[in-house]
Amino acid sequence: MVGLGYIGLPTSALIAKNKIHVHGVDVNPKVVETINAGKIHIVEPELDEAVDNAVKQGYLRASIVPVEADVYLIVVPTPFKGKNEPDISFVQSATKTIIPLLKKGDLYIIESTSPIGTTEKMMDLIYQERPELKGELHIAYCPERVLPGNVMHELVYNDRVIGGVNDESTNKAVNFYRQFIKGDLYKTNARTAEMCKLVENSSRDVQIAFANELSLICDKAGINVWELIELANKHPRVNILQPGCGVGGHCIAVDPYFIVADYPMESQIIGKAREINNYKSFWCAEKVKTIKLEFELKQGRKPSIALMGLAFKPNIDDLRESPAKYIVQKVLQNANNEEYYIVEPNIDSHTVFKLTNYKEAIDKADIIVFLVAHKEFKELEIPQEKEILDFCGIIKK
Ligand code: SAJ
Repeated sequence: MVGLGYIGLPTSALIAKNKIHVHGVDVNPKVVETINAGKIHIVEPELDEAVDNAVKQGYLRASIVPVEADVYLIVVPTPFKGKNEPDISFVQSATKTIIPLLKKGDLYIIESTSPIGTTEKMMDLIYQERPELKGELHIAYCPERVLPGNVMHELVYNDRVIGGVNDESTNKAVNFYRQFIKGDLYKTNARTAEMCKLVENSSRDVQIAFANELSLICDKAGINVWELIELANKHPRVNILQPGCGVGGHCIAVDPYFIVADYPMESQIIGKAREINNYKSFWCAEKVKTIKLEFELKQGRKPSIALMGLAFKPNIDDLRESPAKYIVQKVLQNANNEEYYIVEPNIDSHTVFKLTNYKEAIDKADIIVFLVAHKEFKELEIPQEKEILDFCGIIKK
């Protein structure tokens, strides 16, 4: 398993649980050391126990260099370079490290989210360096679909799409996954499997953009968007998602660019959805600016403001690529002697932001800005006199 992050480590633990020996590889010596001690470096429910058991029972160990195996999984990040251009250099360098170890009959699988054609590119790279193996390896792409926070369950029960560079590769990969996955395994080719991953997240991004666009229209039209969506969804064939303060995380806000970068002319809706969802965060920050000026004009004093939530979605402690965090940063950049209470009930402290308990913040603030629909916020009794900006449907009516 090359790459021991959010997907590679849980997958390693799951395979090891099925009594298959897994050798994990990661470029970060600290990660390797942590895992070999039966501990974990990421936050995911039930993962700590799974890794601890796998290491104790001798089915999982890690190192910074790969060792010879029968199956190689590439599960490394695919970030961006320049302006939203996918960067497959990690997939490439991970592949290069295992090329010298490959032997006839081995199975090579990429799980990393990748632009269309990456699996074929890696196949060419492998056969360039090892021409004697041409046609003797099995090469496939199999994306993951797990939801952060529910990874250990979804890894086992989600259906998977598996696409080989030829039928033999697809079948070999399906047989491999069948050993530890209970969901259905669907066969296709590598390009379709690559695109399938990108399309799943783009589809969700487009649907959220629709909800966010509605929220902007409703704000101008004086309509409660939450009520509107609830009513529209009573139609048997309508299912509108929820607007929010933008789209975050490392998947949905990222993967659509993998399509747009390669097919800019064709991906009009996909590209526009990204713009709308990014704009929504900017719009929220502007709204905070406006309400704070209005308060000052009306009351003749500076308001105190509670900014409720920093995580990228409800009920998690993950702040990476979080629109709420972006909004808080933007609001603080515009600060002009107002008092701010920053709240994130899922973390104890933050290196940049001074955090306040959510009840105390509600109590003290004149203006309350709901950024993330955490469950704690939904149970709050909010005094009548408070001004509220609800970007995530806490108050709804
Ligand atoms: N969001 C809304 N409105 C909604 C739903 C979500 O604004 O109605 C926002 C969230 O607040 C968050 C963002 O969208 O900022 C993404 O959250 P999410 O829960 O939709 O998804 P992720 O990023 O945690 O995980 C997604 C999942 N993909 C899909 O649901 C299609 C997951 O299954 C993938 O495995 C994961 O991306 C990934 O790794 O690609």
